[in-house]
Amino acid sequence: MAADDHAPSEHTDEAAPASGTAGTRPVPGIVKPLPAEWFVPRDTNAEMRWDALRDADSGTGIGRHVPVERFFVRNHTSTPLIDPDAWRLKLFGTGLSGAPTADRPVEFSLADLRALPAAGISALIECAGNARSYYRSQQHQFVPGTPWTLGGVGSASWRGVRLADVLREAGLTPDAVDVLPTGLDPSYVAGGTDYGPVRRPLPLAKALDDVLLAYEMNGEPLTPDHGAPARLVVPGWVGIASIKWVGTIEVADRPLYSPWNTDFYRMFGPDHPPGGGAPLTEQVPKSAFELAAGAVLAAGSTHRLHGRSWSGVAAVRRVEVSTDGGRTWRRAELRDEPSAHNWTRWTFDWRPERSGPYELRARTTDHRGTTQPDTALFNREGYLFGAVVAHPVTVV
Ligand SMILES: Nc1nc2c(c(=O)[nH]1)N[C@H]1C(S)=C(S)[C@@H](COP(=O)(O)O)O[C@H]1N2
Ligand SMILES: [Mo]
Repeated sequence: MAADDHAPSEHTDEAAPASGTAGTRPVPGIVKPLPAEWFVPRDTNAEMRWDALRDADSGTGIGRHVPVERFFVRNHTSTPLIDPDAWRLKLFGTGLSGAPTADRPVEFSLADLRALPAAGISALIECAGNARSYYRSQQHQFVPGTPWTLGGVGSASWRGVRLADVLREAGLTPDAVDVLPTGLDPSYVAGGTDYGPVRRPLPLAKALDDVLLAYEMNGEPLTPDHGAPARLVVPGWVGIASIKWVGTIEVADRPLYSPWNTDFYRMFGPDHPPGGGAPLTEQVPKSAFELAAGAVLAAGSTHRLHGRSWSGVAAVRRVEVSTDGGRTWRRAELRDEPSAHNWTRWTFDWRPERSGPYELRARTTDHRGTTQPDTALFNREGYLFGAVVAHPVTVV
């Protein structure tokens, strides 16, 4: 299939049930309420509003983790409702001893998983397409797909079992190289092609390193929209790796493929190898203000600006803010102990004297020494926009 034949990867052409009547869910495939003060509906997805990380009345920030009810949702199709008691995780393939087949898999119930040693991590989930809309608004490059601003990301504490433990329990052999988790959500259909259920191969090395098969988010059982009864959490990697509603996991002694590591979630375009770059893995550094675009601030008083910065696999080292369109930069004050898989909250005090329009910018440098650039590398699908984002505000 020519890479151009498919519809944009973060977009679905699937017909959503007709809506428009008062009280209809803004995104029919999402179960939880999506109040307009917390979310922007985008196709089958719900983007978190960054200004919702500050309580409107008290100005108090919410903690490092995003409450489940405010967490962004990225669905290729729609949230399935799965009976946790009837659910079984099924593992099969040539990388397990005895090479069990798909119709005679090794099975785990939720109770079986809960009986294995529990593990927890605090980690971000971030869509590869997060911030995509800035390719167009800042770089004048048209890219198809869901036009996220910066709200396709969230942080939570996750609890479950290490995928490594599940794989070993299932009889992992030394020949295994790839695992392929598949979701129980409906098949993804776009541009007239049925791609089957959402599934993306994961190299065994990552699977054994730090991947969690999570059944809890922020101390509660997973909710339907975020993968109940169990999902993967793949720290530092693009969100598509963190398959929700996992039903089966194939374990193979040879490389595995699906549209999600061949057609989608790779870089295509003039700056990339012919036929596309390697399947996307690590996320890139980003920064965001906990402020609405176009926020209005009073002249002549000091404002404490709040924001968060993060970088896929390295801790934040420093954050700088510019209030003059990027000419001068000052350090922001870090408010969290930086950690590799989470964001770091920061503050910056600003006293604008003149009224008028301003552009705020924040940029981070991570512990590998990577600083957010002024422009992001174009790729046809608009993945991994890590450039500094201009945030307009008005001072009155
Ligand atoms: N089964 C399944 N898993 C999935 C998806 C999906 O559509 N189906 N979307 C992926 C993508 S692209 C992202 S960014 C994350 C989003 O997780 P969240 O909805 O919990 O925020 O889930 C990933 N896991
Ligand atoms: Mo995503």
